[in-house]
Amino acid sequence: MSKKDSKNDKSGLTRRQFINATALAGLAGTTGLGAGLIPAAHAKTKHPKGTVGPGELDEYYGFWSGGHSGEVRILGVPSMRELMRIPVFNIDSATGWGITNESKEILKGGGGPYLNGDAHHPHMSMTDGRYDGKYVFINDKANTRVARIRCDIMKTDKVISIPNVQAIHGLRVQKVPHTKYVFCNAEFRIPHPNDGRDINDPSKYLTMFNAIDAEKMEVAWQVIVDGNLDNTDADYKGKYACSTCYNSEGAVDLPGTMRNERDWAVVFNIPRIEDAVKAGKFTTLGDSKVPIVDGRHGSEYTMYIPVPKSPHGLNTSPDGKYFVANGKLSPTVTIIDIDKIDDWFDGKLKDERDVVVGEPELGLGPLHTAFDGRGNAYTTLFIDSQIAKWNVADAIKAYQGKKVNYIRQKLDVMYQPGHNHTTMGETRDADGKWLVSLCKFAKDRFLPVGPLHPENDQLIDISGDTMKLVHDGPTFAEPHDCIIVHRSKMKPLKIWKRNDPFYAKTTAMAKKDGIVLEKDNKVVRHGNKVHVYMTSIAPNFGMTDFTVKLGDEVTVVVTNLDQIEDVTHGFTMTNHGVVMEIGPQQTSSVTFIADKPGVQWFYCQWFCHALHMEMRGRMLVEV
Ligand code: RUQ
Ligand code: CUA
Repeated sequence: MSKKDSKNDKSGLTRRQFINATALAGLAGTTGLGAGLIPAAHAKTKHPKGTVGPGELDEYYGFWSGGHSGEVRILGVPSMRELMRIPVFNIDSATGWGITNESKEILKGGGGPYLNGDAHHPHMSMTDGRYDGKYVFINDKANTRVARIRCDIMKTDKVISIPNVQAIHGLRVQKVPHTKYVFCNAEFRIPHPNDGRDINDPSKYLTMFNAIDAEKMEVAWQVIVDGNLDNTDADYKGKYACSTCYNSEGAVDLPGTMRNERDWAVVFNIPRIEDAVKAGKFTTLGDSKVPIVDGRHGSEYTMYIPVPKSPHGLNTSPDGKYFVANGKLSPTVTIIDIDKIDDWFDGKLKDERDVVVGEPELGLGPLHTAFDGRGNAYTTLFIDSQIAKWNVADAIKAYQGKKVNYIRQKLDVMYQPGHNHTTMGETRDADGKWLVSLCKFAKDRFLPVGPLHPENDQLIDISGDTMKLVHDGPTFAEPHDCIIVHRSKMKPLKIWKRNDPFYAKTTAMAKKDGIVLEKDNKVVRHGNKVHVYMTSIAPNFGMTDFTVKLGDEVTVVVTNLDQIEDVTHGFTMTNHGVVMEIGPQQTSSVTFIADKPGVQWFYCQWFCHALHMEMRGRMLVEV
């Protein structure tokens, strides 16, 4: 510990003494010492760039998708230390996500029950093109869902399933004036109705673009399109979203989807779609009430810009001027001038290709592009295993026939990068400090761990004229995408609020039972349904025994009365598959059948105290 942070300004205690004091307070059963007394360690020690010393805090929060592990991970950037995992579409043994009543209620919104998810694209809500620290949204390709994470508690608070479509892939938020909508692409085309009648007629298949009301978490409207939708992004005017679209051929086999030299970037005209919905110019499908407009070729809602070839990523430049579509099967990216899209919709331009102002050739397999806010773009080249740094203005000049070299540098990455992301790069605040390359293959970069390898997230310093690789970070299956948010945007809570809506339903149940959660330790029986209410304060549960009858449906509600930051308890009922996390001042509940007679021990699984092992009790099951 450096001299500077060895003293706590307020109490005169060293951090170590302070932490010991909180442990002792727990031992004595008092909670006199509140949160926030531990000073953040901002030691100004000099380290090589990209390293963050022990006890030092990162400058950025990185939100990483967890791919087919279904979760979201928080990394510190630039240290690349994993700080937290947020279970979203997965079932989680540590926190009881998918097991507790609160999480089951949230997951119910997404249909199911599903035990898996495939989380690709985490994106934070914005106001005026800047992160607002409120929510992170993420798609589930596997089960056609979208989830919302509350950034104050870093928990998923909504999951919805998207009707009428299959496989939600690309997802981004409306940037301006604020995130009213979350835009997401349904990827796979299916017949409508999908009741078995048109399975052998791909010409009847279709898919849709979707806008979700971000506050209500309901689908606001859907747009039928031609082709398969891939990735998407929004502009900085609040007017357009643009999605890449492969398989303009409408094929169902691989060679078929690659026939055309060009597919499309599809632009969605948001005000026109909203007007149509308001005017009642829409249809619905089946049981769903979601308004659907037809945005296939020739509609007034969309524009199909031909771009080469099976384009993948779609990224808006932080100056708000351009959409960039990444060519995937073409070595090019296509630069689309957003102001010219206005002209096309106004009828001033006839040819959709007239909005294209650049098509630089970068290398093999361009997938995604990130920006530094200084006019440069960074495109992942999957096949070449490189990042190409290029200058947008120069690429536009070259398209006009001028002799300029727009490539600034190509950096080898290890290996085969998919997404990349710059610090604050999808916002007006792109600051050009760090670039992360999410490499799909690690190959020889780490100790061998069996046939299944980790992936490799590489940190690249882009603050100077040349990119410098500074860190390799192994990751488990399979972050697709990340965002990197300056810590000044984030205000996470350290202790739960007693009236948090996260457990409002449980609070309401307790109220009906005449229970005061903060003090009562009681069993309330309704026929064969038993509600067991208890408090917890390190190292004790408020009740060390409770009695039920064999076959009862038991709901255990635990309220953690500890007010000390970082003192989380758990509740695990042995041999019942029951586990939950109870953070300081949180209430959690879980329901199960008492199907085993006799003595069933429960215990706290979250290390909370010197007497953590002793924090346990008995469920006595009478026959
Ligand atoms: S995609 S490797 Cu699911 Cu974001 Cu591009
Ligand atoms: Cu409470 Cu461990």
